Amino acid sequence: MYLNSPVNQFESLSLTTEPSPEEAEIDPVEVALKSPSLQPSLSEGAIYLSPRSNSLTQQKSEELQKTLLAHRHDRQLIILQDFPDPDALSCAWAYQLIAQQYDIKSEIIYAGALSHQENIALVRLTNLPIQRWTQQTLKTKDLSCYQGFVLIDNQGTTSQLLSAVQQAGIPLVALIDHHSLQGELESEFMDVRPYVRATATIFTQYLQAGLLALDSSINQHVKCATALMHGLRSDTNRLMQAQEEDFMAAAYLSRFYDAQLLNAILQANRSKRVMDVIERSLKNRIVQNNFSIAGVGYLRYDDRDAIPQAADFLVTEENVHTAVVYGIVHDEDEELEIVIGSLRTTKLTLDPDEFIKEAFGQDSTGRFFGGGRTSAGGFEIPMGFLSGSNENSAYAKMKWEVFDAQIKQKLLRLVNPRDNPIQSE
Ligand SMILES: [Mn+2]
Repeated sequence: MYLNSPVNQFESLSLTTEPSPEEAEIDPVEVALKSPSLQPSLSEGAIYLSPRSNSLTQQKSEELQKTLLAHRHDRQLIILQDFPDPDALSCAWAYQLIAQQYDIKSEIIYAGALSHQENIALVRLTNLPIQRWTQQTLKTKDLSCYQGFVLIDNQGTTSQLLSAVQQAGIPLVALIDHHSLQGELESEFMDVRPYVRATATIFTQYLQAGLLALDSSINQHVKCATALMHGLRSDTNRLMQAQEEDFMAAAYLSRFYDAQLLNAILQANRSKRVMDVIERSLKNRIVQNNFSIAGVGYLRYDDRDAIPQAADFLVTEENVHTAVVYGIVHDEDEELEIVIGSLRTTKLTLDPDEFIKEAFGQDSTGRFFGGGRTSAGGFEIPMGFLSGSNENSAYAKMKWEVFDAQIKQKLLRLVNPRDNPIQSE
């Protein structure tokens, strides 16, 4: 089914990690070695950083630089979540450009699909060098040529690729994320800041601290800055949830980004199938205690991003502060089905991470079915043995109804706590 999907066409557009001619003139490894302590000049934006983030950024940037120096000439894999968003995509690219200065060749990979129309536009319009690696792709790869992997804007819990690289014995070299800590992962370099709204903010701070000197005359830099601006905007609900640090980062990026290019990315239209899912969510929603809950039934893997988009839409209804939309996503390639859901909230006191963990709990290995960050969360529930066999429409209908009822039950237990027979109060 991917043969005709737009995602496939982009794979062939992927850039190599070869430095462009103008960058090849100077030996950046030499430059980096000569200046082991990063000192951003005032003109490079040191005044933009608040004291707290300034010292932390400085410390983390130096640590990251040391890590990169220790891994000069390595090959690395940058692993993104299965459905990469603009924050992840742009930061992975920024990491790749930073690491390139140390002669580190890195490949940005993901296992799922680029689903949101804006993400497809982002990758196409900026030539963002990303590759899709399915389980089949993995079989054709010799992982022994990679000396490390990097997790950006995720902690491996949302990637099917994690187990493969771990089994191949590839060490985790860097983990840079803004989601709350998901578990124990040993990483040589770690920068996890759950109070920062976007990983793009963290990366912009690295740039400001001198890890990569952005240059407006380098096309790739302008495009990467534009991607970072898009990532920052999309993780902060168009800056409405941005805090000082995020605004400071946006201010810095504003010197380099291409506003017209960003506009073109944001103009990407929704497909008819996404519109259909949004319509289903409207039709099926139930509203209780300011929560809007909607099951949308079955949808194709490529349309998975319609779920968060539907949640984005439902949360705009009057008297609704939180929307949860879920459906069964079917991957025809892998004969796999999974329940996927998204939560959006405008209620400041509702912590999506806590809410989802509380609602759905953990699987038998202790792994939570989902989590979140400020104002947004998601969950994925594998269907295992119940996957497939949907040629029998009565069976498919029955299966959906069971999952629909169970998810509603679990959500409504938190939405209407008094209806919960187990609770004693
Ligand atoms: Mn993010």
